[in-house]
Amino acid sequence: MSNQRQQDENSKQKQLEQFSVSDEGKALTTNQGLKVSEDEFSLKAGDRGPTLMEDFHFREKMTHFDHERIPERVVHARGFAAHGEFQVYESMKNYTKAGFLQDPSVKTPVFVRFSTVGGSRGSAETVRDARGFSTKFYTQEGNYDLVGNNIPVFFIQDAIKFPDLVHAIKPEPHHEMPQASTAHDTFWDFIANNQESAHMVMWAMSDRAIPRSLRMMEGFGVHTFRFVNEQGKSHFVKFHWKPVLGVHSLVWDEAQKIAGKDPDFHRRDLWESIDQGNFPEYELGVQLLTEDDEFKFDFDVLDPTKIWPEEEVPVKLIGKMTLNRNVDNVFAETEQVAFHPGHVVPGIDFSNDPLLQGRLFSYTDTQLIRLGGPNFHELPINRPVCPFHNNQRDGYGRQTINKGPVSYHRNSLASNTPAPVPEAEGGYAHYQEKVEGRKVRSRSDSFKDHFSQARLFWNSMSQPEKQHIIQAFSFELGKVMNKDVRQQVVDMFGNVNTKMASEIADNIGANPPQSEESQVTKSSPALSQLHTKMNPATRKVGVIAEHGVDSKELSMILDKLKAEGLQPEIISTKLSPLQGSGESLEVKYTFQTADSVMFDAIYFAGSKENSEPFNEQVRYFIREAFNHKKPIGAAQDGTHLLKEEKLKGQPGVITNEDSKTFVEAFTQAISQHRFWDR
Ligand code: HDE
Repeated sequence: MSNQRQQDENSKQKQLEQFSVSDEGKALTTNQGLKVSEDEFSLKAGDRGPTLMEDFHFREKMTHFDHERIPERVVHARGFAAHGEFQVYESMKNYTKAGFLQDPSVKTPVFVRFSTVGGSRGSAETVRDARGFSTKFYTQEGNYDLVGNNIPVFFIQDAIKFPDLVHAIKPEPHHEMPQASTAHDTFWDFIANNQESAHMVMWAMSDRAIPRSLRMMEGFGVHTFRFVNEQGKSHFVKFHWKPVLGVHSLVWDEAQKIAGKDPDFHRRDLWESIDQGNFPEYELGVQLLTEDDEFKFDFDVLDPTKIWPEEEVPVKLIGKMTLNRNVDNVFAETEQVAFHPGHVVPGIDFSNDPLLQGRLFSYTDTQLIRLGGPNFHELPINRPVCPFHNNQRDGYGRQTINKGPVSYHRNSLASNTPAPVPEAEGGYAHYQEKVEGRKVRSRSDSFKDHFSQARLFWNSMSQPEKQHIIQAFSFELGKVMNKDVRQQVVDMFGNVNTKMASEIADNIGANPPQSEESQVTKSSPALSQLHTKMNPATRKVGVIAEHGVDSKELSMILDKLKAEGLQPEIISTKLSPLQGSGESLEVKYTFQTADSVMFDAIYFAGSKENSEPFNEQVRYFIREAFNHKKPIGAAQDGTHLLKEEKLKGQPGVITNEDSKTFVEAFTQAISQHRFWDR
């Protein structure tokens, strides 16, 4: 490995290490370094007397604690992050001069933060919502942030409406309910009265909004950006992250139950995967358009409520990102990281998408209140790995000690340095797009078709996915109290599909829509999760067993499942090791600490003892897993219970009686994710 390459991939970690501290084994001191002799009792005038003002140790400790909290992000407050690296497959020099996209041997350090959008910092993670997918690339030319979502379009077309949208999504101000949910009046009132949201709402009501894992969802840059190459030629570009494990989701009932059983479900999944060396991977894809093709489509390429269907503009996979290190401290890293779509490097530029243009203002502004001043770029997680010099000075929390008298440009005292760098030598120069027009507050007519792509999305869904969308609308609108709002939404989505809107209307006691449905017949198969990659790797199998089980055979099956990349974990009545015919086996959960919703599949090993309370628990597990369409397996004494429950022979229910190669058949079923045809 060349020195350059080594330096690149470790540069961020080395930088962070300079700020890392281990307190273990050290003497307790004040922040001034004074050793402290007592940390349990404040200084008092007499054993039972008042605390004294002079107790600087007490005051320092308490004051620091009183100031521990910072404002949570106004959106995307609930997030979780990890470190990793990115490597391009081949030079992208024909399209962009971005340094980190040139050399396949260079590994660029990255920091990725995933988030829900609407909920507070402590809210549950499996709620119905878009997920943020923000990546900071620490490149040798400065930080590049790709601040995306797992849904490729957005609710609104102009940034000026963002505060309205977010006010409508957040808990209603008079009673602060509901938390982390769009199932309430103000959200749907906003939707019905801002119909550009139709396409995004279709995605939000689909399975995309309840991902199985942060490792199993796509990411999208949403806006159209620009790539600019060394020759100054520009292409429009849309960014995609494609998860190597495929795109998979929970079912709604399951998602709601997990929100209670394990509100940390997604971060736990990410943390444990990285901890165990199952590093999440995503390929970076780009859709590219020449400037000449800008007006070739029946939508405006600047409109953030539109996708470029992959079948029309193919996604070229250009590199891979691997997340391989958990954070050391969530506050210092995950909470203090500051993303900004305006953090770009030479070779990447903006389009005139009015949503993107507004974001370019908002992100620095929000950090000023959230992180308390203009020096947040000095926080370890936000520092670039390349040097940075300018004439900015002072402000709250300034850490850099800038030497010398000069802090202005132009100067002679420092030979006019720090000096601007010409474009040819790496200085950033904005793409010289020609613009002209009158100052207007308006929306281009080319942004006014709100339903064609919402309809395209609907057309692209499989039957079960369509059913889930109808159920999601019915759930959400069922929680809307105002009947007029319900009806407005039904009428709005009648523009997408009459049958869909009529079924929703029927479920929520509204009238069928009067609107005309879109006549779009096109579909985009890439949008259906039924066409995603099916990969069993890292799937969790809940293995139910009891003392007296044939542990010899069970450990053989466990080994085989592990060899297939699955993660079997034993659930039993007690946590004590499972005794049986062979070696004793470690029990990870009891019926109190586990639930079927925490697993991708259930394997019932059974028990010789076969007590009724035990069987009752097993029936509950299996029934629930069955209702959530999950694979269920039994190859030992467990088979009889599946027969009793009349589950044997159902799709995705695998026993050794049905298949001689049980483990292979069960693994195959697990890779299929869910059995919708039950
Ligand atoms: Fe954001 N968004 N956003 N957003 N956004 C924020 O910045 C904003 C939009 C996205 O993990 C805030 O640091 C405006 C689209 C992610 O730290 C804030 C508009 C997309 C994150 C902000 C949008 C996003 C944010 C709040 C409309 C997908 C989390 C805290 C023009 C492409 C970043 C913060 C993280 C965060 C403003 C729309 C993605 C207030 C004004 C579209 C992933 O600045």
